[in-house]
Amino acid sequence: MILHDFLPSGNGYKIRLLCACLGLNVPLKEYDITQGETRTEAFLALSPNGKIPLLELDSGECLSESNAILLYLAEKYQSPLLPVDLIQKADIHKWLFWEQYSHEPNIASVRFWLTHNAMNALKKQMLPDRVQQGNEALQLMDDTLKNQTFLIGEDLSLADICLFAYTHVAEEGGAYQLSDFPNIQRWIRDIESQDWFIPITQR
Ligand SMILES: N[C@@H](CCC(=O)N[C@@H](CS)C(=O)NCC(=O)O)C(=O)O
Repeated sequence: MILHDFLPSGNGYKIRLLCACLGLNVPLKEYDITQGETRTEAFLALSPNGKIPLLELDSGECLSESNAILLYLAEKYQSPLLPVDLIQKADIHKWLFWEQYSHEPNIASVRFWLTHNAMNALKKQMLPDRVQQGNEALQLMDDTLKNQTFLIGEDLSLADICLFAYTHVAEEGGAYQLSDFPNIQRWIRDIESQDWFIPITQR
């Protein structure tokens, strides 16, 4: 397998973090998305959506969408991060879908706009609303983590791997303060203390 990726990307980091947890050594092919490197003819032939992360399988087939790749790898390696219990599995799916609709557009996009000098008039107008929705998303996570160690209960799951990626760097750019969310801060420390943990920019 080859992971097509851009190191600062939280979506890419989800896959790298899962691979670290599973003990998989997947080579990276890096792109600079700020230079349009995923919009070349060669990349678009692999994935017409023109975005990383992209997992190229040994068969040559390519999987896109970070959370679909997480589910594929967890199922392929029968990881306990994706329990077989249908209710627990549905709970994980819930967090993965929620991340893409309520968390990532407000936290990841805002981080990218502010740290990559990508603001324009429209984004400036959208910013306050995005930050309000991002804080609501962080509050929901913080409330969930008040009485349990991880997002679906006492065991680490795919939901934690997915949500950790952009939550732990939410402060980058200055729009969010994690000190407002003490249970998230404790959860971040718990994940960072796992013996397989790797930081976001580690290859
Ligand atoms: N929903 C997708 C989002 C992927 C995405 O937005 N990738 C960004 C980097 S985080 C990208 O490749 N942008 C480059 C571009 O759109 O040209 C996922 O979860 O994988």
